[in-house]
Amino acid sequence: MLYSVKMRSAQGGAHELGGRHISGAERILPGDQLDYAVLTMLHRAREHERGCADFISLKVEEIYKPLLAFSTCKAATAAEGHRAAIDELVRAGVSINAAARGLAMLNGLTDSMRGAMVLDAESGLRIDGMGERGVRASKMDCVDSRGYDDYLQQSGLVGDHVREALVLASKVAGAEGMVAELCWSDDPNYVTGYVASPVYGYRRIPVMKERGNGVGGRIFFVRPNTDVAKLINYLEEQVVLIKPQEALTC
Ligand code: WAQ
Ligand code: MG
Repeated sequence: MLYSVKMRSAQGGAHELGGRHISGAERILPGDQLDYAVLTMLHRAREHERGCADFISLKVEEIYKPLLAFSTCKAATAAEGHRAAIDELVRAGVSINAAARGLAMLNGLTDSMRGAMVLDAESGLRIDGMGERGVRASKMDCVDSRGYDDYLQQSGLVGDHVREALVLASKVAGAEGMVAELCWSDDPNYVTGYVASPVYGYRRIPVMKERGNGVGGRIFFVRPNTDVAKLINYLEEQVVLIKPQEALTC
């Protein structure tokens, strides 16, 4: 097991309450090194030359998330694909209104964004406030690349698109408050997309757009009242390793 350990300390109260920053540290460590690392961080915060911290926050999190199960929907045309996507989103817990809005938003893009839009899964309103950039999921990979490649090959999954998308979707599905993700590629000749969710896994949809269309996108649907700043921090900053469930050899 590997853990992410984060410490931040301040004087005069917590940072968010106006305290003055004293020190911070981040490590990624195996379990047997946790005790020592945490003690060292506590000492650092309390005996710092910038002053003695009176607020110390320590966060210890396991960095593994499960690889999503994989399955395929039926769709021979983009219109069928969009209907399948709405069904999958609704099944995963997105309101029909939000699912339709999300699909229309991706369809309505005139150019691809770098990241994803975050929508409230109930109202369908966009809540990330990140404009044309959107939110980028990053700092994730598979625990064992060779094992993951073998698993993909055995499952008949070929190519970089699905290799990367399955890991990305697994990190995204592991976010607090995540209901479902909708995606299709911005590569003109890659027409396959997916809906992913913590409950039903990665549901591949063979056709989500017309061939030759270079606009794609991603939408993350989250439960109402999800803490957006925390979500963005998880997606963009937290290191996550994707681990197979049960028999899969990721
Ligand atoms: N985080 C958030 N959004 C992203 C990221 C990221 N790291 N990378 C790309 N996007 C958004 C951005 O708006 C892109 O325009 C859009 O997603 C599509 O990105 O099972 O290739 O990298 O075979 O083109 C699906 C695989 C492939 C389906 C998706 O996406 C399958 C794909 P692309
Ligand atoms: Mg692309």
